[in-house]
Parts: sequence; structure tokens; C-alpha cells
Amino acid sequence: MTDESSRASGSSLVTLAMIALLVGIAAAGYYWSPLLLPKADVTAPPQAGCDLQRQTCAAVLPDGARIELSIAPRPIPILTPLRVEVVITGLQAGKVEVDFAGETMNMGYNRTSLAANGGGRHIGEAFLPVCVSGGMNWVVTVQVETGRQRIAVPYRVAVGF
Ligand SMILES: [Cu+2]
Repeated sequence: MTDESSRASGSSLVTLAMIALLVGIAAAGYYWSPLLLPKADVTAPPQAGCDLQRQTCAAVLPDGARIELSIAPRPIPILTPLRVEVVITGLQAGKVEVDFAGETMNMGYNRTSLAANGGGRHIGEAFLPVCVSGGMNWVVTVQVETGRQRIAVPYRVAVGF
């Protein structure tokens, strides 16, 4: 009887130790993730109510700088080359990238670098994969690197409905 209970408490100690270890790993992962994943220092919300399926959408930063995104053709098709254009005013941009991610499902890595084309204009091409569920919501994040910071603007758009 005593042997049974001591064995039981021994295994619960092992369980506790494993839980502590997992919590430690999770905490370390959270702590180190900014070094492993590209993480924006500043996230600027796009202007509310703007639909990339219909128009160019912009985000205005607190200092007045603007980051505009347009995707053509409209409506946005899948499995077709898309022309992605970002126009930046009021800040000196280095690298500009656009990342397409499923809002609620993992659609793989879909990121494209844009080339500067003068006057704050950056142009690139993207391609959306087909989704098993038909239409889906995408988060299109414009990532702009300046000398001091990385700015992310997450636009949301429904494609293929
Ligand atoms: Cu999907």
C-alpha cells in the first residue's frame, strides 16, 4: 500500500517536472522568438473600411507618413500573377516586402520583395495559391524597413468568395 502511493507520488513528480520543463521551453521560445521570426517594431493599422478588392488602401503613421497598397487586377484572382504596388511617402524606406498569410489557416510562405521604382513607388509580383475551402480571408502585410525601425501594416482582404 505504502509502496503503491510512493510510486504514484513519484510519477506525479515526474509529471510536474515535465510540465515545468515545457513551460520553460515555451517561455524561452517566447523570449527568443523576436530573434528567430521577422518581427515588426511598429504595427500601423490600415484605414478602416477600405477594401483592397476595390481600391488602393493606406495606413497613416503617427508622424504623418503614408504607406499605400494596391493589388491588381481587381477583383483579386487566385493562381494568376498579381501586380503589387506600395507607395510610401514621408519616410525613407529600405527593404519593402509584402506577405500574404491566411487569416485562419496556414497557406504556406507567400512573401514577395518589391523593387523601388522611384518616387516612393515599390513594385512586385505575387501569386495566391488555391484554397481547399474556396474563398478565404488573407492578411496582406506590408513590411517596410527604415534605418531605425521595421513597420508592418496588416491589411485584410477576402479573396475568391
Ligand atoms: Cu485557405
